[in-house]
Amino acid sequence: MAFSLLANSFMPVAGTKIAEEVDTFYAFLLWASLVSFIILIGGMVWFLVKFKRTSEGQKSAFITHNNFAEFTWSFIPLVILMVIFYWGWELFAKLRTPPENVAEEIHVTGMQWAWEYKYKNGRTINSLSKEPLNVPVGKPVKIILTSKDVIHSFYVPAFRIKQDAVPGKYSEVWFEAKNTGSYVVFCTEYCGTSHSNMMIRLNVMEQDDYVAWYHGDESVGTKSLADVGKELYINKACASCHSLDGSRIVGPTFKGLYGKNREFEDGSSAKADENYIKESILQAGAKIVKGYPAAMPVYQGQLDDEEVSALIEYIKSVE
Ligand code: HEC
Ligand SMILES: [Cu+2]
Repeated sequence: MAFSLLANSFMPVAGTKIAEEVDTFYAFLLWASLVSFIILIGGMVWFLVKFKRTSEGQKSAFITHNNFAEFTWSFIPLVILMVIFYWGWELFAKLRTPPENVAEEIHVTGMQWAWEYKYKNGRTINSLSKEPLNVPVGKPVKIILTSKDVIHSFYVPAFRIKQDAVPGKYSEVWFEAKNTGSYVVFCTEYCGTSHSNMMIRLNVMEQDDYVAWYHGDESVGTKSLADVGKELYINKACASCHSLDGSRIVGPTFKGLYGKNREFEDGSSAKADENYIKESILQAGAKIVKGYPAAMPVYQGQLDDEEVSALIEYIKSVE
């Protein structure tokens, strides 16, 4: 839109379609505020001058109130505020909700003072190596964030996304980059002396190049997170209570669990996302699935963060 032109020249490049929409919204806010400011302050100054009391006495009529004027100056701002609310709400939902067809999921872990990126196939990179976070262009990418120590925050100005990485919890952001290129990622939560080391590069690659890079480097021979999870599923005895084929053993099956709506003995319910699965594994008693006994052992202290992530990825892969 035309009004976005001037306002947007103050913004960093917009690397995603949603970033452009955010900017248009921002421009609307800026222009709406500017117009309101001019009408309000301009009107005030104009009245000050026009109705200035002189030696001849008061120049205006004596008016105590005017229903029509009062209604109008309340109603018009109400409409504008509702527009701002609705528009902002819609954009926020878009920014927060990854689409169904997420092409790439990358686990990104913050730590003092680096980021670690772990890809689905097990490829793990620490940002201290100065390697960028590689992603493909034109595909929805989901970043699953967590932290090993204190709160960090993953901020990509060009994509207008920012999300805290909190220890002991998963959070997520997603984006679909429009163009290839290199973008800056900042940690925006002051996390100690070398906080500034957490500035990294996000490298948006051509899809073919990305695939080649992703599958290249066979020498590493890393196992994927889900593979590690599969071994844990057997070694930690999950298999004795959870089936993969939909049948009931002691506990519910893992088949299709991820994303499913769960109902609990206390009548509450929740969606089986990463945080729910994590809680189910570590603190089995916290939520008891309806129709099942509270028979699951507590794994808190027996599984480290990596192992929990691996189990989650494995459960997600059982469809
Ligand atoms: C002794 C049997 C037993 C073992 C071993 C066991 N679980 Fe469970 N698990 C259960 C039962 C029973 C439930 C349902 C009651 C509840 O919610 O606590 C459950 C619930 C769950 C849920 C929530 C499932 C849902 O449908 O919402 C997850 C996830 C889970 N377990 C993961 C694991 C993992 C991972 C392991 C291995 C590290 C494991 N369990 C080991 C018995 C077990
Ligand atoms: Cu940090």
